[in-house]
Amino acid sequence: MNPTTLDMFANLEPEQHPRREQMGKQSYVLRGFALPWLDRLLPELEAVLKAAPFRQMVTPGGFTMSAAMSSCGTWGWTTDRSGYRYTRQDPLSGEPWPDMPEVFFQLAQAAAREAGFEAFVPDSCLINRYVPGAKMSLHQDKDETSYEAPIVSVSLGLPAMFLFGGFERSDKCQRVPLLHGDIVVWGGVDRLRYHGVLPIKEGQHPRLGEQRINFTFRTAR
Ligand code: MD6
Ligand code: FE
Repeated sequence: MNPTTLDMFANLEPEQHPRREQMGKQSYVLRGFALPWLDRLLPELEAVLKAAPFRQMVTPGGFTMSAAMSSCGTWGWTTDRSGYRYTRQDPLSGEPWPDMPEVFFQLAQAAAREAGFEAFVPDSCLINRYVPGAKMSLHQDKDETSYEAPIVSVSLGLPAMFLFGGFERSDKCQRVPLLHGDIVVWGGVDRLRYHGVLPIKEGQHPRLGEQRINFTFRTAR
């Protein structure tokens, strides 16, 4: 089924959207937004991961990140002892990152539009894999050349507790539970807010098993 035919809320103002929760001035959770896309998303994910498998990366400080990562699109986000950056090639294979599947791009653009960001053109999709116990420490997304574009973040599989903070690391965080199919979109004045993910709890997801998968779409350049 065409996902757009499922959007019966298309004519509502954003703040009236029944499945849309506002976290900040320009940041939202779109509940279940990715669900109608899953049957097309998952086979493409599998193909991307065949070409660029998950791997655990090391931070500049020498810590191994607990979430395993891969990427697709023109630019892939990587980290090692020499720093965080976007690269055109997968350092593991030396080959360009796999192309961003069209359905990934379309979903990211549809979600951005739903949150008030027209014409989002992601050139990077970071793919995170969390097993129980894996987490993401508080951070800002600031390796992109410009902060004009929003970020679209898709959650699949096991639930996560997302921390949504302020502009200083020490600011108080909102705790936002993210479930299979939820999409977080933020940008504009909220673009540089601190955020993170608490350790994933043990569990089995009926479709994805013992893991949480997150796609983070960005315009890197
Ligand atoms: C995650 N997400 O949800 C990690 N960054 O697994 C992020 O770090 C993130 O969800 C920027 C915007 C949205 C996000
Ligand atoms: Fe982030």
